[in-house]
Amino acid sequence: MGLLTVIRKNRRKEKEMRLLFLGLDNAGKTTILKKLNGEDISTISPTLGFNIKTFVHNSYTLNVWDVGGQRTLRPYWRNYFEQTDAIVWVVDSSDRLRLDDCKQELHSLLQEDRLAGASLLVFVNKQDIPGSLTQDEIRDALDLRAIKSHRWKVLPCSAVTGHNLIQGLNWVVDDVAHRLYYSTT
Ligand SMILES: Nc1nc2c(ncn2[C@@H]2O[C@H](COP(=O)(O)OP(=O)(O)OP(=O)(O)O)[C@@H](O)[C@H]2O)c(=O)[nH]1
Ligand SMILES: [Mg+2]
Repeated sequence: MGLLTVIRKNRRKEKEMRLLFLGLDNAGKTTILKKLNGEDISTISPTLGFNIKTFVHNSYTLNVWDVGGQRTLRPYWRNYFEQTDAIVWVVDSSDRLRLDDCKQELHSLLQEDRLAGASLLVFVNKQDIPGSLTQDEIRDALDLRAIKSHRWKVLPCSAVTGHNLIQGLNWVVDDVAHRLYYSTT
């Protein structure tokens, strides 16, 4: 039995997944996770290191890593890549000025060998802000259709209203589960 098979079997028993929340600072990563967890979202400060949250969703235990996105912290993202099943890339859809920065960071992230195979959900966050960019505008601005290396989905959402947060998590869990737990290899 190969090592990969052993790992797969163990993980199948535990039904665990590791999710990595990344994106530029101020995108709303921490707010999304707090909202999903039913916590107060009125007092959120920038993440200077990382937070880990564990919760059960659709009978899977999700270990979610939320890492600070400030420019000076981005070189540390690579410390969290190992064994990532899915990347949730959070975008502030009201931040037009940093779209190019956001695109560069995302595309360079996807070059990482250790993230090969991870599913990618792009959360177009802050849809409650009037005049924010739409899902299609973000898809084009980030050139998502050029991504061939990862299975991806883009979804508009709001951490404040909670719109689409559960739907996003459902997609991630389904996509990872099909790959990890239902594949016949
Ligand atoms: N209107 C609105 N504001 C939001 C939304 N999501 C987050 N915010 C606000 O955006 C700011 C940044 O949110 P954070 O959750 O700290 O962002 P982050 O991505 O974790 O940022 P770093 O930890 O610095 O990487 C906070 O003031 C939030 O209240 C949203 O969907 N709508
Ligand atoms: Mg944060």
